[in-house]
Order: sequence, then C-alpha cells, then structure tokens
Amino acid sequence: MKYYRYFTSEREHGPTQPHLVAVDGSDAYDLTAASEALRSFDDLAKGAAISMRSIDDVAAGYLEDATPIDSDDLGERAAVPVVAEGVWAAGVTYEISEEARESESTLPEVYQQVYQDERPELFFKATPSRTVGPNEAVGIRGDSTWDVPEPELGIVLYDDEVVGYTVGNDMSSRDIEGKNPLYLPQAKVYDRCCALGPCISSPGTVADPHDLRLAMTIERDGEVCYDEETSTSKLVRTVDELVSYHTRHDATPRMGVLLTGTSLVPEDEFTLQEGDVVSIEIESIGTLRNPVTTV
Ligand code: DO4
Ligand code: MG
Repeated sequence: MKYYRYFTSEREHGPTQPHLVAVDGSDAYDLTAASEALRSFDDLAKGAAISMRSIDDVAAGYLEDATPIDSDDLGERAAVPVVAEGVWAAGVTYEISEEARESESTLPEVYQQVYQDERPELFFKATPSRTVGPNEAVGIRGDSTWDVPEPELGIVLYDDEVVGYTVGNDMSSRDIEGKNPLYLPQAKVYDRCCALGPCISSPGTVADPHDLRLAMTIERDGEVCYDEETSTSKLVRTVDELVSYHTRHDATPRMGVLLTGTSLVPEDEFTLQEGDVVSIEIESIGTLRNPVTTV
C-alpha cells in the first residue's frame, strides 16, 4: 500500500492537522477516521513494530472502519509524508554523480576515492524545518549561482528498519560544493533544501528498490527544459549497505529518511531559476512536484 499525509479540508480555511491515508490499488481510505491513534505514518510504524507485523498488515486491519476518500484529491492536498527528525543522504552512488563532481570540483580525486571506497559518503541533509512536502517551494540559495535538483530514492526507516520508500529532492549548490568539498554542508543544508513525497510506499509495494524507473522533468515558463529518465539499477550500493553504514555506532532518531544519491544530473550549463517547477517520478511510488524559490 501507499501512505499519504493528507489535509482533509483546504489548508487556507484554517489550521488543520493532516490525516493518514492508505491507498490500496485505486481505493483511498482515511485511517485517522478509523482510529485517532493513527495520525501519522510514525503511528503505523510503531504499531507494526510493537505487534511484529508488517505496516500493510496493520493498516489492512483498519480499512473496514476507515472512511473512503476521493483519491483524485490526494495530489493537491498531500503534506510531507513523514516528519523525519533527521534526513540523511548518500552521495556519489551513481557513476553520473561521480563524473559530475569530478567536473565541478577543484579536488576531483576526493570523489573518485569515495565512489570506489567500501565506506559510502553519508551526510546530514535536513531537519523537519528545512523539509518541504508536495507542491511546496524548494529553495535555491541567494548566494549560489549554480543550482540543481537531485532526484533520489528515499529509504524510510523506523528503529533502523526499512518501513518504506519515498521520493526525495536533495537540492544542491554546485558552485559552493565545487569550490571546496568542505563547503558541502553549506551547499546542501539551508532553508527548503529538501523535498519528500508524495507518499510512502511500503516494502511490499516496491518489488525491488534496485530496479525502479526514475524520471525528472523541469519546467520553465510553461515549457519543459529538462526531461530525462534512468533506473535505480545503476546504483552502485545496496539499500542494506547504505542503511548499515547509516545506523552503525549512532543512535539515529526513531523515524528517519536516508536518500540514496542522485542518478540524474543536468548538463553543466544548466542552473535552476526561481519559478521553475521540478517533477520527480519514481516507479511504484509516485511524482513529487515542487516549484522553485530563492531563499
Ligand atoms: O558529494 C557530494 C554530494 C553528492 C550527492 O549528493 C549525490 O551524489 O547525490
Ligand atoms: Mg544528492
């Protein structure tokens, strides 16, 4: 199944708390309407961990009492699907990313090394305050001149176990990181630097995270100015390997997201502009769409 956080009424009409919605095939159900104890994906993950059942099994037990909703509304009203205390990200996990860093960096050998090394590059990416959901604006830094979206498969973790997958955008400044790899935190972590959504797909819904079609389009002034696709089969690490390095010797927060690295990089001449719209689609999950603003 797929899980959304969903505003049951228009957000403009006052403060509303999103509900947890399960999508089973083409049918959508408001799980929060069935039980107040199910307000978020965290609640579902906690229930699954306590009862030692899968997320989908726990959700299935509530479908009969849940209110059916119109799945056409989900795109417009979806909130960030998981409030992860920490979003982390892996880097240089696809050949295309390694080549792009080599060409942008004053220290290309750093990237060659990490691409080949046993230990992956993992870095802290975002807090909830820096993370946006579907349809919310992602940011480009006002002091950056070369900016790109990074479309990435996101692993959703609860108590260090994989409980789902989502779509992530690791917004990045190429000129700041390119000048010196030690500037990475500034190139990566700033207001609106990360987008997640539109939903979480359970492990049972994603047959193989290492074989998913991933596509990205960027629109400017109503025209498509970037349109490419690839596959997570080009990832040179496994999900288990990345999770293993991420969770060792660190008491990670209960609910977390680990992005797996970018598999698409626009040509060097390309930089994002305010007003652009980025859409990232991953097979078996959905499409994350965000306009771009300057922060
Ligand atoms: O090494 C810098 C970051 C790389 C990255 O974010 C990626 O490969 O996706
Ligand atoms: Mg990245």
